[in-house]
Amino acid sequence: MKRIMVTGALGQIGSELIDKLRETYGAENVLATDIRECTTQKGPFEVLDVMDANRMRELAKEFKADTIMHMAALLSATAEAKPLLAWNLNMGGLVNALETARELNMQFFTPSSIGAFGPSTPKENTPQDTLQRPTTMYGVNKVAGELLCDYYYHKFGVDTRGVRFPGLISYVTPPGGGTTDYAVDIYYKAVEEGKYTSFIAEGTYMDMMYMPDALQAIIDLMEAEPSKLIHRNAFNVTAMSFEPAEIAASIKKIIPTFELNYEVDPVRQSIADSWPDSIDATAAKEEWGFKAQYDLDSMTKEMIEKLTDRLK
Ligand code: AKB
Repeated sequence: MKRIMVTGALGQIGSELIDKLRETYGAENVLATDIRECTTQKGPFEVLDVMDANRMRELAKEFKADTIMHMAALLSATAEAKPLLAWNLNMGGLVNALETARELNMQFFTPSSIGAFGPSTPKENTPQDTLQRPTTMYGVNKVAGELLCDYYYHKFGVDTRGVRFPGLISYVTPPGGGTTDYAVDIYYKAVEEGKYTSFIAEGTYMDMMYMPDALQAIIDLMEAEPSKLIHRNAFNVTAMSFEPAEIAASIKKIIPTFELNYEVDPVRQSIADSWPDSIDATAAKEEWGFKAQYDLDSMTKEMIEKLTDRLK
């Protein structure tokens, strides 16, 4: 049975990932850590600032963890607002987590992102291996992170694995500071107010995925037979690509009076414009059987049902 330590466990992905890991591997085998205190955990929890390399290593050692899932990071819009902080935290935290994995011989996962691509990357059906010259600090962090994870694999034999996540949509923990966050906010506002003002312009396509598919992808990749992996850091994964009017049309099938307006945020719009419209996940499908269960309409149905139960 795996013994997994998760950083950033109270974040958008981390908070659902720890529940899924605890269901899969047993609550006692998953150590959740975060910079914030939490008193409502259903398993082991420790406060950890990922910049504190010694504490990270000591916690992993005490817990006898054999896997680290490093989720703590600043997202694209926050990183653009605070570039130096993003460099220090995103890269510093990653190096500490990789060093912990190297010293303790642990398997390693960290997410990359569609943000690892830039304006010179082919926009449609973006290949697994292609030009990566991002123009955002987040993108610079993600490309550097992918290379560093590959370096730790080749140089030190650390079993590093990663995916390039698209925008992730969930009704559990809201994201913060991302460019794709509009595609989560829209569901909350649809249920609460019946209307939404999008900070992303009409016609802007980005890849997206429903959180249950993202969590399953992490588990499937980490369980994959290593000899099958030609790529490691990081695999393109996606479930759908849409623009704001298309998500609004999907919502209108359930809430016919829903209204969408636009008030574009130039910073987040320029980040979105630098990212692909749709990426190609063939390598992930072929090398470890990646498959998404949800499309736009099935995700919309579940998001609206769950948020209606919670918010009304
Ligand atoms: C963001 O918008 O910053 C993230 C991402 C796509 O990596 N959701």
